[in-house]
Amino acid sequence: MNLSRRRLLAMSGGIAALAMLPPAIARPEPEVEIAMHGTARGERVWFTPVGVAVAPSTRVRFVNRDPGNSHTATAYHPANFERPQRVPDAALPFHSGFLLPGEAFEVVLRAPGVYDYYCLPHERAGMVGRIVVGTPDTPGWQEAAAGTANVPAVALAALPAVAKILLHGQVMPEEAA
Ligand SMILES: [Cu+2]
Repeated sequence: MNLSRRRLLAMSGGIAALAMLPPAIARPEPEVEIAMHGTARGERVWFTPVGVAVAPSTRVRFVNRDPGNSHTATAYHPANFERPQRVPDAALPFHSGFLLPGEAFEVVLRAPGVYDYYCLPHERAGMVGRIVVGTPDTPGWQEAAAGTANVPAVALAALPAVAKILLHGQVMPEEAA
């Protein structure tokens, strides 16, 4: 509980006041959802949006909305299966583990910069995504990583350009190329 809410509670009387607080105060981080999708037989799998721009400290919620496949959201990072680092140096190397249909995973992204992630079983099907936290003007901003060792060409090709994500706010898979 932060100081301002503590003071609010003290001023207006405990639980009743908490129930009256608007959601924006009850849960301060902005939120964005990234859905995992796939065709019935898994011929095609993707993240929607495939590229998204968010403010620092946004809570990103990955939700498996594919009724027929399990997926992961896995940051490119040496801590995750010794993959090249494609997130900011100060970033958490998040890994959702396998999400069954309907399951979700949340991570709060605080370090500004470019985050590339993939789906463990479907990277070679081009199931990857990019999150841009902040903008190049944000203090501590870190550009997209150069390390591409062992990243399949189909995965690299599916990552939307940072400038395009910043311009549109989000990029849908159909227009990612
Ligand atoms: Cu997948």
